[in-house]
Amino acid sequence: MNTSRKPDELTQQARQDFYRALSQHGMTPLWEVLHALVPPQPNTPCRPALWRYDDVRPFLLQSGELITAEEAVRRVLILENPALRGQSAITQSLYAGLQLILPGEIAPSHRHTQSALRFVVEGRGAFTAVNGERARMNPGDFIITPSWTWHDHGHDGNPQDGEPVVWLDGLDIPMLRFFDAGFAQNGDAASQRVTQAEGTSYQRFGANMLPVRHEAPFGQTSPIFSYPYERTREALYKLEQQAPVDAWDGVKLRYVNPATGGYPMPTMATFMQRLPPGFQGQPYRQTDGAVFSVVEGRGKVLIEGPGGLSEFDFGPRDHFVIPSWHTTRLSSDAGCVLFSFSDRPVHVALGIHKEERWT
Ligand code: GTQ
Repeated sequence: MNTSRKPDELTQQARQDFYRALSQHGMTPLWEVLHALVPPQPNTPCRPALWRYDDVRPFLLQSGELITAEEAVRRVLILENPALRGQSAITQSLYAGLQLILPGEIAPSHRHTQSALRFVVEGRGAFTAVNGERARMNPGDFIITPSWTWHDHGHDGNPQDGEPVVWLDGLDIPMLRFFDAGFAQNGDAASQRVTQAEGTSYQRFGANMLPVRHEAPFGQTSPIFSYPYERTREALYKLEQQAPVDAWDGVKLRYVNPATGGYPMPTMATFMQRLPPGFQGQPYRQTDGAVFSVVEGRGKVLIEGPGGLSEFDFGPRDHFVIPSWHTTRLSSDAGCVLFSFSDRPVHVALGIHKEERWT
């Protein structure tokens, strides 16, 4: 049959009747949807978006007046992709939110199969506890809650003069929802018992050494659950001075599971990058959609996709999302530092990760 010819009216009518009859039996014709099912290239419904911290912060503080961390369990404002409203998703596979904890508060212990990362945005005095060990949360620290580990958050500062602490939560919630593989439990006590001194995991696994006979305490997830900013920052700033700067990324490093060399979590990759002063990044695109948290400095990002061109000027503590296969250019006049996370480990595990970089 010549497929380029438009079917006559009789044929069209017959087909519509056929589709209706099929539908009654739980079937639908592939040929009507084939082009959308196997698109020539990724065609995400997600849109680029920016959340300015100056806009977000007053709402976070207001949430602190309306509900306690304990009552909320997790007092979080979810960053929803404008094209995915109501789905608690920042990309099709990733969840992001900003969590607030005030001096004297606790966010009670629970565990779930969803993996979580915390990236500290502002304030000092909070801690998170994972499997009996606490980690201090300081701005710029990257902290992991491995799948199915008990975790609670707290702030032992003084309610009179302590600082509100805000961090970015990144979770694989939409992915686990997609696989219908989510389980969760609440703990018996609000705060779990401390069984291991602060920093123990880091000393054991974070000194470029490993215990001689170790079993991975968190399975496929990194045995280090806190990566302090101090170390990350020093590496980036020294590399900026000492080594060639990448024309697309500036100076960009990925966080690593020191026991495997792999990503810190099975579902999420994390990165930190420094754009030197005057950096004008070349265009790139990749299949893993990424969420950014601005740590220091200011810059600009151009993001181009099916919805057109977006241009965002960003500053400290702003957050933005670059959807899959959107052409991206980063630049900075005065220099900046950017944290980001994406679902890259899943793309890599499935053999479907793709990246293009051009000049
Ligand atoms: O801190 O455990 O933003 O379970 C969403 C779900 C944070 C958490 C979120 C969670 C958490």
